[in-house]
Amino acid sequence: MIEKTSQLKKIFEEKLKNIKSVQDIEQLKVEFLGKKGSLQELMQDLRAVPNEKKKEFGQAINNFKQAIEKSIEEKQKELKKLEWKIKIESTPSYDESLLIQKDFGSLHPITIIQREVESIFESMGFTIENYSEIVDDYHCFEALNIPPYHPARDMQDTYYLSTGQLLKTHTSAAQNYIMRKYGAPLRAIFPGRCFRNESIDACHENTFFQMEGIMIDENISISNLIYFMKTMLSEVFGRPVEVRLRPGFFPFVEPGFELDIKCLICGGEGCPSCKDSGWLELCPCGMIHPKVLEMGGIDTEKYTGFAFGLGLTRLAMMKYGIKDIRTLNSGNLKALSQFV
Ligand code: FA5
Repeated sequence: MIEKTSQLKKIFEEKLKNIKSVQDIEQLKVEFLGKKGSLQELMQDLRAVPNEKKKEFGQAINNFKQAIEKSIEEKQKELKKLEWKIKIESTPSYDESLLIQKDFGSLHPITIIQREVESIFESMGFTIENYSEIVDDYHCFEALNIPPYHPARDMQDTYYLSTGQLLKTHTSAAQNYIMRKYGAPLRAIFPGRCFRNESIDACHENTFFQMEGIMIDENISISNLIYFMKTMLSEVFGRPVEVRLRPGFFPFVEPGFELDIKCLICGGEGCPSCKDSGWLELCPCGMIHPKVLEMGGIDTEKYTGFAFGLGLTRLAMMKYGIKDIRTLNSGNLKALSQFV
């Protein structure tokens, strides 16, 4: 009987080693201490033991019982501690019940398209930069070769603040800052919200998004510019889209171009979304003017570069077939949540 007790002890210890959860330990407890457990079995055996041996065997069984109870209690405490630790570590610190409502939110179509374009340019080695929405006259105009009283300022009706600062009218406002920050060679894109005091219609908003891109290196030419524009558009649309390049005037590029996309709402026939022209101005671009490079601290003997100013809001219109740009700023969740 002593031998059976020590055998059971060994089995118990072996099983205890493999215990992984509170449930496992409960099972082990039943197996050894339960009504039909091993200990009860030993008690039955004790009945058949001669009286003179009963005390010795009874003591052995009792010791075994106490040892099991102690080990089980210790293991239970250890496992409970561990379970709490896991629970606490895996519980988010926000109220999950707030997210229960189905269809609670979705990304804004402009965010979706912005992220898409960002990852396209990132894969081509461009870094992504953020820049303030409140800027100064120097960065928005002067550093872009647009001195005070230059007629080009009229192209962008500006919102001025009482501090003398202004709301960024175009993402080009970050060009000088980024050139100074990184120097050459340089590949960067910088998306941002722009503000212009203009009358709104189906393809013009007073608050809209652009994504600027610049690439500066040795021997950069117009063919590099065209390559990057074509790659970006074919990746965004996943199919060939018709574009046209025509001369465009911007004081900060020379030569400058207007890149238009054939209106995907009307297929080029003319509609309010493209102001009946069949084409939509999407991404003006050009070779960065040497004066702008100089103001950015770039060595113009060695480096040239291109820049573009992609109309992200218009790109979202074309990609998602949104007929009126105002839908995008409308806050109409029914409409906006459809674009995924
Ligand atoms: C500019 O803003 C230049 N900074 C772009 C540039 C960058 C040229 C680098 C050369 C080199 P523009 O004013 O044309 O250019 O605007 C660029 C694009 O932003 C337009 O083609 C259009 O897609 C979009 N955009 C301009 N105004 C609005 C508006 N009111 N609503 C919606 N999108 C607009």
